[in-house]
Amino acid sequence: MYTVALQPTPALTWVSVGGILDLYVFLGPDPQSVVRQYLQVVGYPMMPPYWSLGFHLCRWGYHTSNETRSVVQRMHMHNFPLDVQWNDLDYADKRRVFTFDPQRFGDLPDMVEEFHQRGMKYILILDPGISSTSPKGTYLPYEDGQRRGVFIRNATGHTLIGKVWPGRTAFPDFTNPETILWWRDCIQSFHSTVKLDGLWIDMNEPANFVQGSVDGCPDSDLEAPPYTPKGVIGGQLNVGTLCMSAQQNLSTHYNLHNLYGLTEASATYRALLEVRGRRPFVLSRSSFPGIGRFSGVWTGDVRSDWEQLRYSVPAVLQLGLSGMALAGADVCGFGGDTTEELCVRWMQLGAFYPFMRNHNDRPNAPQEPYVFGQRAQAAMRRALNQRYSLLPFLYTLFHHAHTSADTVARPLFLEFPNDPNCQTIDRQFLWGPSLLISPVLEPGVVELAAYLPAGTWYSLEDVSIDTSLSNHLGQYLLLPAPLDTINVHVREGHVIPQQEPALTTNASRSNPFLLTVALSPRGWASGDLFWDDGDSMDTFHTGEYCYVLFIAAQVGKTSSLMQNGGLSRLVLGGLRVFGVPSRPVSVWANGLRVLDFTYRTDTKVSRGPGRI
Ligand code: MIG
Repeated sequence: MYTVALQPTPALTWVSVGGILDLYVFLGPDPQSVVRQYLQVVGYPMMPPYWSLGFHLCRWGYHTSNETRSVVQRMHMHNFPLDVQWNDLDYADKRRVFTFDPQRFGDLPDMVEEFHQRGMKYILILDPGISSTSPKGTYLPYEDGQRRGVFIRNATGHTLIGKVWPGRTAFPDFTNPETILWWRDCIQSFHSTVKLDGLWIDMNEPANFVQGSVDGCPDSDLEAPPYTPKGVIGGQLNVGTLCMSAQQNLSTHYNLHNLYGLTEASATYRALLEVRGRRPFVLSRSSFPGIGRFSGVWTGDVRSDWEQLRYSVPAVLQLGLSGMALAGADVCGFGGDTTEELCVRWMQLGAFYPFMRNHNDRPNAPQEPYVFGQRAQAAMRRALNQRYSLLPFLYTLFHHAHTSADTVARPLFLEFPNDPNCQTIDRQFLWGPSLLISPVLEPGVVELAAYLPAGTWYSLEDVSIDTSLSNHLGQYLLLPAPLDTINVHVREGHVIPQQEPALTTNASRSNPFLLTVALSPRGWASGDLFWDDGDSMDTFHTGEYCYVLFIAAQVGKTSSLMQNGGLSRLVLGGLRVFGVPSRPVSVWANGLRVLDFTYRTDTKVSRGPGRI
């Protein structure tokens, strides 16, 4: 913990409470190189399973398995894509992890099986606090954990007991190798009944409802160091968490506190890999440099208001710059009741978070897409379909993040470091180098001033009249943004791989591909696609993937298959080209003349068969 003060001259003052500090200076010189250099130290982002890029739906307060089932049914009945259904603490028996309530969730294993039948996935929450007060012989995670010595100890060497949702709890010490095995065993035994597909690790700061422990903490400099930054209550570091003098395998909790979430994420990733044998999915609330290797991160308990919608943009971008590529905020807001308009705008923005989950707090009005009016539902459906149609592109960006330390959701200054206007823009962002997202972040707005960096940008939706916006220097332009629209622009010179959307990625993945080609003024564009089974480990290393380069030039459009990992043939079902100056005389594909193509003189879009 520290305070950083920026000086007027190029200097900064760094005041730390003490402890272990490793200082690195990354010289760049450009921002993208700084990110790469940093990620070379902390680790590149993990490759997420394909399904985890679909839409996730959660709330605290799906009280029963039947209520959870009906959410899924209604989503699909109303034609909303949904890949992953979640449960919060509601599922657990007396809120104890690795159990499920025999009454309200007695048929949880069947429910999960039904979701799998639909081609969906299932995730539930795990808190680190392990109940220490269950009657003897009834709660193995605690008893086995005690036997194996996996819990954090207080300064006198006894298991430290705090209080969290299940009441009194002990806290696993994930810096102890035995804890990692015990955690795996707990997950394995639970998974033998409940075939969960991923884990949500919450409260892992670690949070504690009492200060330090139920017995307080010793008087020591570790608990209350001589210097603490403003805002540390009573100068005590243990408020809302464990005693700093508590003992972990590697060191004191004082030295390891900030690493709790990281070590838990790493243990959970490893356990999921061993138990499921497929690419793990973990979502963590606490984060630390390097956690992106194991886990996605969400921004915690955001309120359902416009300010928090707006700040979620820089929050998600900052996580991305720190190697947490799979990041998102709770769509429609967590705290307080959302409104229809806010939720529509949040679903639109959320459709472009790398990780998209709608999640809600217990007491609040529901915010599943189907609870709103027809117009709002149509707008949300459109946003979800837009996301699903772009998933092949998003997945390819994750491949580059995973293998070359690229960023997925990208601030404009990273892509246009020499454009001074881009330095402060935090209301818009890019997907990779080529897709510009300009969300509405205020109520009652139907147009917005968006910055278009130099070049030609084409509206992805191809809806209105002249959608090609050409500018030499970069400028703010007023764009129409009615309630059903989020502005997304494709940058000249790029090819975006897409696919017809479906209600799950399981279904959409076998739809034909579609290519959107945005020609540069010289009639040139390129792009790529990384494709594998979406779920196996290390496909890039084993070679079980396809990698296709798309190149559009004056002579025509070609694709080169750079790597064919023996996957079944990928089918191209449609193509549209932005920036074709005049109506083509004829269109040919693979040596055959294509008769059903269209050309629009207003948008200069030429479209082959297939729709997006
Ligand atoms: O003390 O599990 O941020 O997403 O719904 C609250 C209940 C604990 C905090 C998480 C939130 C989750 C909630 N949890």
